[in-house]
Amino acid sequence: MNSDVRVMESIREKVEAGQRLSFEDGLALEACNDLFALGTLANLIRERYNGNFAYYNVNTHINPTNVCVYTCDFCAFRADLGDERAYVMERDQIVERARQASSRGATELHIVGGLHNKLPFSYYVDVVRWIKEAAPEIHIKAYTAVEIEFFAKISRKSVETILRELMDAGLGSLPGGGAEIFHPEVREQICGAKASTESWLNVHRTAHRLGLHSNATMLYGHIDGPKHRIDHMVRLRELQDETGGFQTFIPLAFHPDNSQMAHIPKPSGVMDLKVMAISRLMLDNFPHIKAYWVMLGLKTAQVALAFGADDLDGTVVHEKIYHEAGAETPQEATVAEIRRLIEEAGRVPVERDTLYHRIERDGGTWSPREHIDVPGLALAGADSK
Ligand code: V47
Repeated sequence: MNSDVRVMESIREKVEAGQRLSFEDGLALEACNDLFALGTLANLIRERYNGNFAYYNVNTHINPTNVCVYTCDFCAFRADLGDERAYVMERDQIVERARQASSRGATELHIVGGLHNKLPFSYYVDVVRWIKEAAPEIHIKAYTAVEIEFFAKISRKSVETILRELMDAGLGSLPGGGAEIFHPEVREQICGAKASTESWLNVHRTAHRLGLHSNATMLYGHIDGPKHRIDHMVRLRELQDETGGFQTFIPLAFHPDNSQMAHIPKPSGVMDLKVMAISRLMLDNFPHIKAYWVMLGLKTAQVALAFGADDLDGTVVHEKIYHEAGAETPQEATVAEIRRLIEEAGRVPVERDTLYHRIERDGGTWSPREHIDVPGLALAGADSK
């Protein structure tokens, strides 16, 4: 047996025994070119958490503004104040979007945007309040840790106060964006000016303490290497050990078009599946791994269900961030399409809400049912709804 085979053998034994993989194990997984072996191992953990279920939700995105003080190299969405492309959504547009979402039966509004040079924190609170007033039944998953940190800076309030004010307005959870790559060798190069790794983690730590659940992402396939990706996952795993507040990890495949890194090729299909499988294996305390079809394409996202992923995200209408960066996926997938992809992959489709309650639909109305309990989601003091 050569040494590579021996290492993979020992990793397989650990996964089967439910033992944690080390940083070095992660590097060994990165060095492994046996895609099927990685998929098979990742599948063991996926199945342990989620049986044969694969989840999706009905959601819509709102990007309230594209004006951003930061100039992250990977971003094709941002605009300078005064650019032709620059916009800020007004109350009527936000309310209209919320009403449209409500009439389509959406259970979630996902809000993420630029960090505007001039808008006060009160605008971002108002966005949440306007939506809550227009569509009280919809869960608002809003503002990345980078945005929360920025709001704290411009308003000279603490992260905790910012989160509390947003929660009072109707915030339901935090999305996982802004994490990019935590390792300083990469972070300083691609987005050095924005929230540091420590700040990002601290916003999520604070959110979890206040009873909010959140997600985490990793932007891969640009100047990152194996050690940066494994380091990223280990840092998230450590915070999850501490708080239990993360629900889902979403590896985000880099889209280069129209960004300052347009010369870098897109990650390959093999890389997409490898990163998915390794995420499932390393993040042993995350209940869910999402194959975000908008980034991966519907076909790769479907295949990812055999490489550790158990969630396809949502129907997603009005997505701008990746479409500006060259995503060729449609703006919307229908429920029938998502369910068909899941069934064809041999899994049972389950509609969920943002906090992983099963959704039951009766004609035009929907109601949240029981929480989809998977081991590992134990947020101290949190309301499970
Ligand atoms: O932080 C920006 C990424 C993120 C590009 O929590 C890009 O359920 C690829 O976090 N190519 C924001 N990625 C979106 C996000 C997200 C998406 C889906 C689900 C959830 C969730 C969260 O988008 C940013 C950044 O990492 N991004 N530009 C690009 N050119």
